[in-house]
Amino acid sequence: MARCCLVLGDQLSDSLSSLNLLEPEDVVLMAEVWSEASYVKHHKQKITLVFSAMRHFAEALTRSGRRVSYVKLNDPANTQSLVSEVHRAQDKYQFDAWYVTEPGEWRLEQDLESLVAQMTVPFELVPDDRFLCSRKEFEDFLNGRKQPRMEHFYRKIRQSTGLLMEGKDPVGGQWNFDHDNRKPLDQRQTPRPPSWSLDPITQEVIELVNDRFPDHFGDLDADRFMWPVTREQALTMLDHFINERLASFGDFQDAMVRGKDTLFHSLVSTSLNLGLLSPMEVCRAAEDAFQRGCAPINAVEGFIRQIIGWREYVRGLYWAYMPGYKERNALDARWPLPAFYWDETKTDMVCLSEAIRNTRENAYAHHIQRLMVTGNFALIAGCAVEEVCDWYLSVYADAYEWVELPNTLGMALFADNGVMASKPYCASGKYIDRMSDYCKDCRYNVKETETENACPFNYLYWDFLNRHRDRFSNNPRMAMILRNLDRFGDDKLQAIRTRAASLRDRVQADGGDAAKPSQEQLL
Ligand code: FAD
Ligand code: DLZ
Ligand code: SF4
Repeated sequence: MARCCLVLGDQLSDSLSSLNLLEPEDVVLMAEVWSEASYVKHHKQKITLVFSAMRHFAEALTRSGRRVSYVKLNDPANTQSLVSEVHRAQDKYQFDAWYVTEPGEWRLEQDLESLVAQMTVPFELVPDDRFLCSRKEFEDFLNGRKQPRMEHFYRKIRQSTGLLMEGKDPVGGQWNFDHDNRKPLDQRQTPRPPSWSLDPITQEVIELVNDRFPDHFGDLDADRFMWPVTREQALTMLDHFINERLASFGDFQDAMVRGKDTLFHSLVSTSLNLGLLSPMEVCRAAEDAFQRGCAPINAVEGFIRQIIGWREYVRGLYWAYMPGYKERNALDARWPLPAFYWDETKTDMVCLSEAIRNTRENAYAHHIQRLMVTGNFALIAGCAVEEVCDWYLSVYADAYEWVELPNTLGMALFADNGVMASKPYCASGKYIDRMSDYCKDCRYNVKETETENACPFNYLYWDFLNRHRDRFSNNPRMAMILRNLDRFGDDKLQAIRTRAASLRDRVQADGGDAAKPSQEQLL
């Protein structure tokens, strides 16, 4: 008698733990369902990516001799939730047992755990071994540490994997080369991401998504869809990164340039998160480029740290702190998310409109756009934590709650009160001006703080520090900046608060801060 394995949309790995348990006569169930596609209104490109990658994976499994039952979104029999699709398959085929690799999100794990209780045959959740650190190992790392920091965790993983290690010492004599990685971009050309012609599967999914999810955010054009939907395409993206981008990745990791949407970033997060690439193969490819003399240590170390450090660290924190983590709002941030997060034409702030345009067009923004532009604005303006988190989960092609939530709630919004970051990532326009070419084209003046045309990041930044002065006063990393704030006279502080309040009022009333066209412009 046969058993069945439920494979979720982000479990597209040949080596998946649950697939490894199957015998040739067993069945794989995959289902495109409305509940997963709409629990937040995902960007159209994200739904396309997941459905197309699922269909390609199912085809590859079938070609390799597996028995696959694949339910398309528009199948009339589809009950549109994963739990009810399991029940439907069980009623029809009477499997002896079920397996599923643990899902990446807490809410779905809850659903599947209730399903275990409802089933009359065994239904087993198998640990997901596609990470370098298991949930249990991360809990052990946390135990007994007052302030678990990513850097400590990262060194442990460097040692356990041997990546960039010479015996017990880090290659290059340092664990971290971040101080070399903060250059603004010069005039150099940046590479175009690789492209491939869309096959009929992706074309069909694009039509389906445009038809069924017309009110979801984001552009979806067949000519611009760039995300790998197969392992082969994911490997092409990785090769392109290693050969064309990695050498400059470190130097320009924090740079932002108008119209250059991906700079030297790797674009591998979607493939890693779907399971088309494994973290270790990506890191080994980068390490190999270093050993061949094709990329400098600051680039390779910086890149590997993002994957074996940050990526694993946020996943560990997510599982260790959920479900309470999602409720945290340490700074009591409740201002509604401005409407311009959904429509960049509603803001005149070039930095924000660029990050949001990139997000709309590509379901992508690079890390510094996410952290220091959209994230920083939400932090210093005091935007409602839950709404901001939902925005990030909706709009990026690589977004799953296990990675999105700690990055947004913890890193960008400091709503976990310092679990993830030792100080808030708040910055004035000066930082954006240093790292980008945005400010020279902006209606606002980045050198000014209180005037009518002052850069909103400047007055919101000081207003934020002033509002949270007491909370931050016992954080030694904030001492210097609070001393600067203390030097402001009452008049200056009042002017800053008035500017911040009036921007909030304007955005609230209009959905944005964009200047209204004059009568002459309208005519
Ligand atoms: P690169 O810049 O080339 O980095 C290489 C890889 O390192 C990435 O592919 C990713 O796998 C990993 N990585 C880098 N930084 C992080 C990080 N902070 N956390 C986890 N992995 C990291 N990443 C997601 O994968 N999904 C998300 O939903 C997501 N939401 C984010 C929300 C906010 C507010 C912030 C500040 C960051 C978020 N990130 C998220 C992390 C990071 O911005 C993206 O991984 C990265 O921009 C993806 O582009 P890339 O593949 O070109 O990355
Ligand atoms: C993201 C996503 C989407 C859009 N659709 C599906 C789907 O129809 N079927 C499915 O099995 N998985 C989908 N996924 C991925 C799941 O949401 C993902 O497995 C959980 O969020 C856990 O990470
Ligand atoms: Fe952004 Fe301010 Fe620079 Fe304008 S001036 S691009 S709002 S940082």
